[in-house]
Amino acid sequence: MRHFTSVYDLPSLTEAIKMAREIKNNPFGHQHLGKNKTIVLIFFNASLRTRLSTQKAAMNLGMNTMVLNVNQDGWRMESELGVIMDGDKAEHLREAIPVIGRFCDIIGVRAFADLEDREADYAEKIINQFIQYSGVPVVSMEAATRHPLQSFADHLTIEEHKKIARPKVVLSWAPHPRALPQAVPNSFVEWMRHTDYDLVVTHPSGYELDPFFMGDIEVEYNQDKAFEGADFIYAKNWSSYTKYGEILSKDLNWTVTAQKMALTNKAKFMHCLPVRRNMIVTDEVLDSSSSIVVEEAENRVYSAQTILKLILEGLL
Ligand code: SN0
Repeated sequence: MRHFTSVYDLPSLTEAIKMAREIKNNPFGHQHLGKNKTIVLIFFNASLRTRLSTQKAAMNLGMNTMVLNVNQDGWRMESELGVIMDGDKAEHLREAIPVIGRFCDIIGVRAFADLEDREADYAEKIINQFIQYSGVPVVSMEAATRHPLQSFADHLTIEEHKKIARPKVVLSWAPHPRALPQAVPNSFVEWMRHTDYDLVVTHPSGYELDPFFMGDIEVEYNQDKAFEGADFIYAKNWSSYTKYGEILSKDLNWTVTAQKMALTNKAKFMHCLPVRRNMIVTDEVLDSSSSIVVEEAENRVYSAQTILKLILEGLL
């Protein structure tokens, strides 16, 4: 049985993109594939696009969907093994996961990093327990260190909008009031390294990502320089990996503005959403025709549907 937690789980990225484009052209072409199949979507954290797009993808394939917001609707869950459960957590994941597995054919899980213990987050303790104990295929809907369905949709969006074979794609850190995980940038860099795009990463000093995800990608610490000649600007905030979970800067000089976009090659602006207006990016850029954030969000349906289809067909 195969699970989907990163780009490495796809048999062929080229084929996956091709399949996503076919699904986008004909979303109901496999509407009987999921007959009498059920997906359970488990959310330990908030969601808008992931929840709705994954449900929509499952419904397009004729699947039944059930959604559980753990910690709100369900029992509070213990995830550590070997603890005396004398606190407010009534149920252990060790039972909950196999029980959920008996009710469905695929499980989608969202479990963000808690940004307190880097080793625990980067060990992917929650999603790995689902993989170990559920008995069914597991799809990451953003785990502690990656958000692969988002990266897949991002890749599809760039393929649709690129004007040259090898576009310059810039991942730019931008300021945010809260500490956010590194999952989206980790996953974006890892996924982009599987394409032949020209990828540039720019961020203030101290925001270096885990070298495991960065591979041989160099950081350009000068944001203006990074933006020169860019075809796509992908903005995202993340908290520090080295000073784990800390906010080292809220410098609004890193906000994506129209002046900065003018340095680019008429770049398209991308963001995974939700986006903090006038922190990450100005209203002017977000409301301009260069922003493709809504198209990018729509593509979440087709990336999820491709993954679910591959799992239902036993091809993942
Ligand atoms: C999440 C993140 O990983 O950055 C999910 C992105 C798809 N983003 C947030 O939690 C944003 C919350 C905020 O307060 O803006």
